[in-house]
Amino acid sequence: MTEKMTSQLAIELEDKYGAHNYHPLPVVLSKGEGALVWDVEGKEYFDFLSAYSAVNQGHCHPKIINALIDQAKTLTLTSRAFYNDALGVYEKFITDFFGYDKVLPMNTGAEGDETALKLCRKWAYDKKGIAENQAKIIVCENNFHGRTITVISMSTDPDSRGGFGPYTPGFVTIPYNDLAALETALEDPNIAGFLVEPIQGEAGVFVPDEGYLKKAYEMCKAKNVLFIADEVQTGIARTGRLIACEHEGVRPDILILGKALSGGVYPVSAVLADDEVMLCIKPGQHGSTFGGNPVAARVAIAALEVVKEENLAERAEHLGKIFRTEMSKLISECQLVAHVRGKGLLNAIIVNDSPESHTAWNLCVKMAESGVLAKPTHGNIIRFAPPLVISEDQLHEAISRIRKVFLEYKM
Ligand code: IF1
Repeated sequence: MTEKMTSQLAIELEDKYGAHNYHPLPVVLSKGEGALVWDVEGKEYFDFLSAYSAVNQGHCHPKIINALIDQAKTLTLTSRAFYNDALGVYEKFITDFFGYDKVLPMNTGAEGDETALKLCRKWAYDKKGIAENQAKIIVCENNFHGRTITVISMSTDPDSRGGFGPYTPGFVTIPYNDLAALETALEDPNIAGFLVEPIQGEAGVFVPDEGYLKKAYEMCKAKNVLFIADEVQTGIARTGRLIACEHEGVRPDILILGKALSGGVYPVSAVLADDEVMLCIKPGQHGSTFGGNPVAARVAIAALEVVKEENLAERAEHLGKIFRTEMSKLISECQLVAHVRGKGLLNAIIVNDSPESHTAWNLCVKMAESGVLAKPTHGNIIRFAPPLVISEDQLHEAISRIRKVFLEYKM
């Protein structure tokens, strides 16, 4: 490629040679550092998406990048046919960090969810005594757990699910944040697990009622059903605690992590559980070429050390309160804003217009022009999730730009 790179050229190349499975905002990024990203022409933006909460530690965090480079120069991949000197160290580190007996290392969030489903089913047959092939797992409407065929078999979203049948059986769908529906579903003796996002991110940052997670966990325990938390998006300090379940003192039976587990530097996911569940999978029954590779191991240790060293959970809690307080003022100042909700630095503005309108999209285009990157989810909801390393001054500057866009927007 000898032609000088421009935003226009980058967009044309992707359009011509790439699958059209996304509809990105017309912004072409070429550099990132901390809470900031720059496009090809050098325009600076505050990143308020953080690659869907994968860059909690900030873009290109030096400690994580150095761990990547250091290991990449030494040994990148052995496969699990042999041991290596990085994986066991990582496994001890992460199980101590989150307080579980064992970890099953994978790469993407979807693989993490698939792994959790397999562990839950195996446990159901080996330990709970459910008849073979009869295990069912409860999931919530409007969930998002990834894009594989089995994961979208749990989905209620037409875009995620439509046109990809036949679907994997064995799922019971209930409304989110509805304990009565969960209680009814748990009456079925073949229920093995309840898979839930502590906050539904893609659905539009739906925060359940106070006490929902705790009560749901207790109801599952009473019926010997595994409580499985998908913390791929809400984990790693995003919501103001190390994992979102911590807000209610819930310790999931199976914990799924991804995204910011690597600080957005490398695909790393992990499933954590205690021996009673984890040891139901025997050698040869699950795995992955790259799962737990030495680079992933070193990168994840560095990414988790940053979470502790830079107090990212406390930052998210403190800065999130500022964000919601300031943005909530718009509700009385501007008829465009119907609602502001979220926890920590996972927040959303519900735009007072129909999901079919392009208002939320147009607002995001205007915000991009003013140097703040955000993207709508499901029509009229705009998610705001900056890296947790954003400074208070940067946050206030971004807030003033966002407020200006909303206050000046002409419907
Ligand atoms: C896309 C959404 C967010 C996730 C939860 C598992 C996964 C995700 C709670 C799978 C991934 C990503 C996927 C990406 C956009 C983004 C997303 F809009 F799709 F739904 F964040 F909300 N559990 N979410 O949020 O992890 O396999 O992607 O590593 O597919 O467009 P993955």
